[in-house]
Amino acid sequence: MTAVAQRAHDLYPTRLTEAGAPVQRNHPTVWGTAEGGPFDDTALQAHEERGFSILQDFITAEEVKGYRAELDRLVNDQSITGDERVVTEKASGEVRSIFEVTSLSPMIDALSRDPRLLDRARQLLGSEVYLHQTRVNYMPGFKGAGFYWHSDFETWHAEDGMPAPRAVSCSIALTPNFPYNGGLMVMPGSHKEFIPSVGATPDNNHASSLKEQKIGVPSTEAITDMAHRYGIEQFTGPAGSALWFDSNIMHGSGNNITPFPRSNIFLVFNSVENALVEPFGASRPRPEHIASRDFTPLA
Ligand code: 6CS
Ligand code: FE
Repeated sequence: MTAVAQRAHDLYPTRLTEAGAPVQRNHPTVWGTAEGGPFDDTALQAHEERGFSILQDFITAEEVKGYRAELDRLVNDQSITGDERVVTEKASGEVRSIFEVTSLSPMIDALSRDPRLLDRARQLLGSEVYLHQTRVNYMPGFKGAGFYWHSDFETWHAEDGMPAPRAVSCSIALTPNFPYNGGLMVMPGSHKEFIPSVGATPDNNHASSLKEQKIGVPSTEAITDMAHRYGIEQFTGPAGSALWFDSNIMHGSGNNITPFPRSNIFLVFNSVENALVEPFGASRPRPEHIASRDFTPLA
């Protein structure tokens, strides 16, 4: 594993050899304005402060049914078994996620270009956007393993070469998000601090990190401090709701031991002005099905 020298203009150094202090975010959260909507001024201010927005009834019950059927089709599509885009659960081997899902599902590709998504992503990021990453998550009942606390941007900066936290994720619930079936938890306002992690990135880290992330996660001291300062809120709500959250917000989810699966469509929009460069904390970039390098503006 080659040591990776920190680059001079790296505003968010991470994967350090010893603990580093939190770095204050020196980038906006909301880059656009309320002019023209769809988010109004109040909504944008709340998003700027909290780092996330929950929209109920983002898609209709009819659409939820359609995407649920699409996810069932995908997970039973023998032709993608063993495909590198399919990530299985560590313990049970069940499908946990399918990446680059817009290339496997014209239906989800169309959703990513729907004005309800594109207009919001462009407004939050203040520019044209492209898809950095797409995935569908299955979080099966009984055996769905959660995701430990992390900042997505920490990984996307270190391993994908994303320069600034000018990306936003949209998670659309296809099953009800109860407090008890592995619902996503966020720390409101935590996106304003960048928590460097300790530990160099192993080669080919994504082979294990997408099942269980060990490298790049904050220390328990940092999590404890942030949980006390920011608190924890949970994304609960009926199928069809959407959670828009900043790339750097601290979030995680618990295991799902209930019979109720938690599946969602997860689309990450990045600003075309924040295109990926060389990784800031890894010896080489992750594969394109995890971090796209096609920066063509989405239309
Ligand atoms: O490494 C990644 O890109 C993925 N890992 C997690 C836990 N969340 C963001 C992203 O999908
Ligand atoms: Fe994440």
